[in-house]
Amino acid sequence: MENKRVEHTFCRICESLCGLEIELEGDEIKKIMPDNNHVATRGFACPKGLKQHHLFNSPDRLKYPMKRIGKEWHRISWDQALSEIGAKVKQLRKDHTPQSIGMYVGTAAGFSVLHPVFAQGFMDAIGSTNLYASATQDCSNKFAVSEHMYGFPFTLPFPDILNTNCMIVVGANPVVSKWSFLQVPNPSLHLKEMERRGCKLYFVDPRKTESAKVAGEHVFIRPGTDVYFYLAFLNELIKIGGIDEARVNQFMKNFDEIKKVCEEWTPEKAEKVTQMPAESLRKMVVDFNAADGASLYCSTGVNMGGMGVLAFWIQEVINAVSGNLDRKGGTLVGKGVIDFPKFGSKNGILMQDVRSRIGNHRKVNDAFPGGLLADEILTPGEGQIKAMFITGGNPLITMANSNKLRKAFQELELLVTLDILPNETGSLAHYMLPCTSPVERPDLPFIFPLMLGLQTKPYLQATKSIIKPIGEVRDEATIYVDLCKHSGVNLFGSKLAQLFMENLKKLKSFRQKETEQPALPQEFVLNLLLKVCRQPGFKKILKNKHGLMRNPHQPGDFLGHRVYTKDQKIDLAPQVLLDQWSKLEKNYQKEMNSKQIYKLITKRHVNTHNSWTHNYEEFVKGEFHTNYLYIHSKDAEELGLQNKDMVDVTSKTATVRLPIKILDDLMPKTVALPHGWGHQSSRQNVANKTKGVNVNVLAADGSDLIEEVSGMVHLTGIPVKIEKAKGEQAHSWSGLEKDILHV
Ligand SMILES: Nc1nc2c(c(=O)[nH]1)N[C@H]1C(S)=C(S)[C@@H](COP(=O)(O)OP(=O)(O)OC[C@H]3O[C@@H](n4cnc5c(=O)[nH]c(N)nc54)[C@H](O)[C@@H]3O)O[C@H]1N2
Ligand SMILES: Nc1nc2c(c(=O)[nH]1)N[C@H]1C(S)=C(S)[C@@H](COP(=O)(O)OP(=O)(O)OC[C@H]3O[C@@H](n4cnc5c(=O)[nH]c(N)nc54)[C@H](O)[C@@H]3O)O[C@H]1N2
Ligand code: SF4
Ligand SMILES: [Mo]
Repeated sequence: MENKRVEHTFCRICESLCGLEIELEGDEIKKIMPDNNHVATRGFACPKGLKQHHLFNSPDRLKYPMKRIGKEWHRISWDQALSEIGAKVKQLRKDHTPQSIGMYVGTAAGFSVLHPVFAQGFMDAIGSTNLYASATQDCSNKFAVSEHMYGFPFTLPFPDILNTNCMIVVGANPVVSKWSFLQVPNPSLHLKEMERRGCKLYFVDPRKTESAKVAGEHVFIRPGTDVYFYLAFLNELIKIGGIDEARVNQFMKNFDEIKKVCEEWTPEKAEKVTQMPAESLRKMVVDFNAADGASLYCSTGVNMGGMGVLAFWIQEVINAVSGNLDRKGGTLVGKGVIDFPKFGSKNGILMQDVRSRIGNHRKVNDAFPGGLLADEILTPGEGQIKAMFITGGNPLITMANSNKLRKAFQELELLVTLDILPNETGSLAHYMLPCTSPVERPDLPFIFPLMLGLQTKPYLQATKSIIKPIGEVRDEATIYVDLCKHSGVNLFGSKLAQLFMENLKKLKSFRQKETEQPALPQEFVLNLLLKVCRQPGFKKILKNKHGLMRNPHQPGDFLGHRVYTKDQKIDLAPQVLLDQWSKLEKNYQKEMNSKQIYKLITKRHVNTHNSWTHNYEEFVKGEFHTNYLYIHSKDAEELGLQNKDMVDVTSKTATVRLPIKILDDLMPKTVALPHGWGHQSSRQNVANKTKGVNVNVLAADGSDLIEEVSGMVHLTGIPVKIEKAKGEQAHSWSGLEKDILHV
């Protein structure tokens, strides 16, 4: 057999970063297996990671730059694509302002080290601050709270799950999602181990999830009411004397403010909206207080619920004032390859007070609220967005109010996607630029492990490119350097940076075959980054093919050492958060009056990743050819529905029609509808045969709905009405206006 070999790498689809062993013949991936000897991920991987080559090898893969003329797509050369896009950028900057050019950075960009850096470099080059990111869909509440409490958005404490004796998981389903803001592979194994060693484990969730079935106790909560749970938790903790006064006095400030705030929120008052029995809450508080090392952890179920910023704030206060922050078994703050929070806070990185044109919303973590994007495109005036670059994302499916966003995208003078697939957003674009997939590019672990040490077991790993890039795909860093050149601007606004990168590319071209695509020497650039951070070089790390362990975490090295607020104390009650307080009572009343309303939440599946893994037969076969509206049997009965009946789900913005599936793991009056579907119109020949609907046509956007401090809109806990489908089309799925999208 030709050149049969095994290579080691790591998966870059989700935060687990599982070590992988890849069997190859020539440049063909034959099989992907988990790396049993990996220093941290030890033989764990999921079906998506093990089958990813089928996604990358798909005949639908973007291989060449594509240009849309009317409804037709044409393959064009890179020279043509870059010079036409560059010319348009030049014209827009001249005729309007640099702000007329915007960018959306999707999740996939975050899983590469160079991609987001060079994308930012391009926007700085243009001189536009009009940057959007998927974080305002799923997690910018965390960045916002961290900025105000700890002095930097990327100071992100995480549970020390290897040592914890009590962990309360709110709005996360790690057995399926593999955790977020926390790198722990093999969640089931860890959860079982925690239980075995006597750790008290709770899942607070409107659904009895796969995780809650593996270990611990499950406690229901009505969607969107988490903040009242946290407030009552703190109230009760104070009542039973669970505060570490000495720590609070030494390392924190404004505790009295927060005490006042939670005074009235008793477990009984919270119960009225959370529907969590006061006694269940008290039991959790007692366990939390008694444990030697405990933590509260939350994820997207809390983040996306509309009050995510207040909920996460109170969670962090509880972890801190109970003495668990920076303690073994509590929450830890990792150390990356540099002290990024120190560097960032000193230089004001990611924290500038930049305001949006519409609604005067502040950027969070350097991104404007995604819920403004459609209006920023549709509203005339100076600074109106006329062009968008979409890099490693699919906003048309993943952002709120997809129907409005689609109309907005159709108004753009220039829409460019940088992706590995012709996704839905791409189908509206003027140009689709084909990018290397993870197995076609060298890399280091992404920003959380690399720069923040946000890992249970700290380690470094490097991977080379496993196979030669197919077709004419190029890595994003190279594309952005070239886009700068053709747009007549300099990367990061620095002539030196631009010339340096162009020369690196030229030098590399002398050493590569003529048939290879021009590219930056990515390994060299990654090595440079490591050297600047005084780390072992890329080659040395690469030699450690199963990962290179770093120093273990040291509890006690954060408080008083790495808190970068002005006085180095944790601010338990930042004014910007206190200012949001009036919302609590108002929202409480709203919840009291809407107990009979159905609330819609999301539900992930192990084989689908947001919107982009539906183009492989095995992942969408049989009953997985669609998403379903999951509903409790009691609710179904009340609505006169049988399993698989078609229903209309209506929100403030739209109606979708799809079948139901009875699921008694849900709380009554809660329904679940997985996101990432609605592929009917894409050029992906497997995905476009699936029937599922796009849940985000049901989510509302707009300035008035944006949570002020985090920039987020509601993507879970959306109020909906459910009715049995009627009429001639009662058996057809519906959601998107497919004919418009179908280009
Ligand atoms: N209603 C609802 N909406 C949600 C959520 C929810 O739970 N409910 N979840 C939200 C969450 S958690 C997130 S993170 C966002 C995700 O929002 P997005 O980031 O917009 O969506 P993805 O589907 O992850 O899109 C990733 C894109 O990157 C491409 N891609 C994959 N690898 C590469 C690569 O190496 N290079 C390049 N250039 N492209 C690549 C894929 O083909 C895909 O098109 O959506 C959110 N939307
Ligand atoms: N298989 C798979 N894995 C993934 C992804 C994927 O799409 N598929 N996406 C990746 C991404 S981008 C991310 S950000 C992570 C997310 O990882 P997680 O945050 O763990 O995401 P989910 O699995 O959706 O879990 C969210 C949980 O919140 C619950 N929930 C919904 N609304 C509420 C609420 O109002 N309150 C409370 N308390 N709970 C609520 C849901 O029932 C669900 O169990 O997963 C990553 N991993
Ligand atoms: S859990 Fe699956 S998708 Fe996530 S890194 Fe591991 S193999 Fe990849
Ligand atoms: Mo996410």
